[in-house]
Amino acid sequence: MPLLEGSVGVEDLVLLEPLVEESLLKNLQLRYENKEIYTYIGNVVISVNPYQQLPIYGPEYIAKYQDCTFYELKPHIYALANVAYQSLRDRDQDQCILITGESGSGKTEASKLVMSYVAAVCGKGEQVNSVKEQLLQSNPVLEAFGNAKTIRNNNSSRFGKYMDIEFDFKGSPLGGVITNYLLEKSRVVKQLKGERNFHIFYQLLAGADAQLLKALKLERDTTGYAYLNQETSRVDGMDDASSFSAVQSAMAVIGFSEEEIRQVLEVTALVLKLGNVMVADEFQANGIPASGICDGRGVQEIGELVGLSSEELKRALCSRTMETAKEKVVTALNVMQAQYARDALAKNIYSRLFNWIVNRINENIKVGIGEQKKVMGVLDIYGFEILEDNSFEQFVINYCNEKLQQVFIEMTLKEEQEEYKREGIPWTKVDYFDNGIICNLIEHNQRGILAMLDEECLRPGVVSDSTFLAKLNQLFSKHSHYESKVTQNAQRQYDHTMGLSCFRICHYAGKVTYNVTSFIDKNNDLLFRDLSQAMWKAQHPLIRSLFPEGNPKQASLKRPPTAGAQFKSSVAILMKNLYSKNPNYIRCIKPNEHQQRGQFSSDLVATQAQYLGLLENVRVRRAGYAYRQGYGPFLERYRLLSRSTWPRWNGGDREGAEKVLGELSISSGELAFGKTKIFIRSPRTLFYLEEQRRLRLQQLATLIQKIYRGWR
Ligand code: AOV
Ligand code: MG
Repeated sequence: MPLLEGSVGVEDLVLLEPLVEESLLKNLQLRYENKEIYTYIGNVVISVNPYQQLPIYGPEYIAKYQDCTFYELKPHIYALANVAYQSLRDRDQDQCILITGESGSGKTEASKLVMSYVAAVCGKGEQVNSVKEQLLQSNPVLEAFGNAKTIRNNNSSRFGKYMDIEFDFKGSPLGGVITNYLLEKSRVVKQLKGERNFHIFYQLLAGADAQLLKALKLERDTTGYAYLNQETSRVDGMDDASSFSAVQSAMAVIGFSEEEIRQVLEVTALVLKLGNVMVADEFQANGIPASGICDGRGVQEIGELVGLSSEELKRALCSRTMETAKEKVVTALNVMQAQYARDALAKNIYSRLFNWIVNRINENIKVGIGEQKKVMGVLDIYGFEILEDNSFEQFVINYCNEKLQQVFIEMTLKEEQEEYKREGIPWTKVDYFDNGIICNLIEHNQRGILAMLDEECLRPGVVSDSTFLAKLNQLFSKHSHYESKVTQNAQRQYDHTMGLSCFRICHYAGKVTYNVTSFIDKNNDLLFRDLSQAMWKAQHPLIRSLFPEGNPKQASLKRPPTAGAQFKSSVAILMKNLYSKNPNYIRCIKPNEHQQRGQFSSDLVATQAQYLGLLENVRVRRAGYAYRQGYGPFLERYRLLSRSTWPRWNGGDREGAEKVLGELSISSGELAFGKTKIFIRSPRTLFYLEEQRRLRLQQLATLIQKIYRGWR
């Protein structure tokens, strides 16, 4: 069996002996050191980031995997993509591929491997190829605008992405839909030491020719821009200039017009230039400090870029209009407020631009209404984050991961156990941690942390991050997964590392301390009306369309949903979508913190293995059966193996299956007969069945040939 022959360690952790954490890590390490980065747990693929190009991808490998069943060749993402695609095409089962793991573990690369595999095997023809090209070319565009160098990953996705690829009944691609989740927009105005802003800014400055730069009123030198971290403008191995031309041609392939590409770049330039608009103290006649703009030229250039008078822009940046039923009051902003307004505007423009790009791509790849379709969803979403300073962004990212873990538990562990129960098959219970309690702590409609945050944001009167925290402390003082300095005091477990403005959640993946500072602000996500109105007045069609609420005629006083509420509802939609499909899992692991090839840090991997629940996963899988199928389809496939059921069988499906299996030499422990399905314990038995079937088909073919020749 190829499962073990010539393999390093075991290729499927189900076969691990003894099954303990140490042997699991050793096995992964041994394989990693031998450049075997993929390992199975049943049908789950574990992928350890190699940080080097391995010669295991491309057309030759795709062709190999395309012709094989899942366990026949070495573990590979291609094998998983192949099973998913074939079940979609041949059995009409919608699929989703869930890729999880922490930052830098290889999720995005894995998602691209899945997509390129599927693109290579599905359908042919000019039109199909153009759809494939569009789907594939969405990657470089989204990465340019949504990825950045972080301390953990030189090409870190700073947004979540779920892409449905849609196929016709023959399995040829028709198009797709991309959903994006919460871009980390704070990066537009500020980056940590050693990190960069979004790639596109550097690509634009490095790759635009002199004429384009002039038209955009930009200088090539990155040092001139306040929004670009100065000490890290280059990333090893990354060629910003050539990426820029790749992005432009990708946009053209997707269907952006030249005019649209130009407008996108103008808006990008606008954001960069906004960072250089300096705000300084000026004094009103009565001596009260108010803000003024010192760099008049910058504002003027922005104005020229988007067709807006510089007076209008200045006014919007430096003052605020309060409207009551009777009158309008205009107050001057102080310097801090004005800088805040400028940064808020930059973040808003950029994140709206990003959403616009996603929508624009969707318009081009969308499938006509009424076309019947089969769907494969690919989810590549930010991994669990524990940073030194965790804020609202980490809170929602980790919430999302908590939900994905819940899907994993429900769809694999729980579902597996429940299926045995349903089918009446004896089963040894495996304990696993059900994280429902943590999900509830965050998302409960009336009493969850997000609901509390919304309540504070919408409550009239004086609200602040600390009133929000006080509320949490009161409500969750006894919750087993919530801690804060206050609740700790009560329990007399004093932890000096936690600040007064923090709370801590014991996530399934570990404890994370969140600082509540600016939670209210980020959740509110409001832009001063003056700014959106000014943007709407711009002649630039794209800028204008990004701020529809700036239209005084349309402006309704209804408040848009908070950032938290929006995120929660998009996560809920995502969950519903995932639950309706057959899941395929890729669990990505980061082998070291240094983005280095060949280094395997056992401690780091151990932590990830723990929170990915790998050991539990193996236990469940081992306690159970690797393969199962309804009696009907099973009999249909294998009935040619028995003279009782071939060529004709008049009995029931289950009896037929029993007849077939009874005549083969399979040990009884390998099989269990459920109420509606047959269960097979190990993959090897399945290979054996497949091999028998293949031999029998050969026999039959020879027989038919003989008969045919006899006729002639
Ligand atoms: P991520 O998506 O999981 O991080 P990536 O997929 O961006 O991680 O992988 C990080 C880097 O690791 C890539 O840029 C490659 O250099 C390398 N890498 C990953 N997988 C492979 C592979 N199969 N072969 C070769 N190199 C690989 V984040 O988006 O930060 O959560 O937020
Ligand atoms: Mg990524």
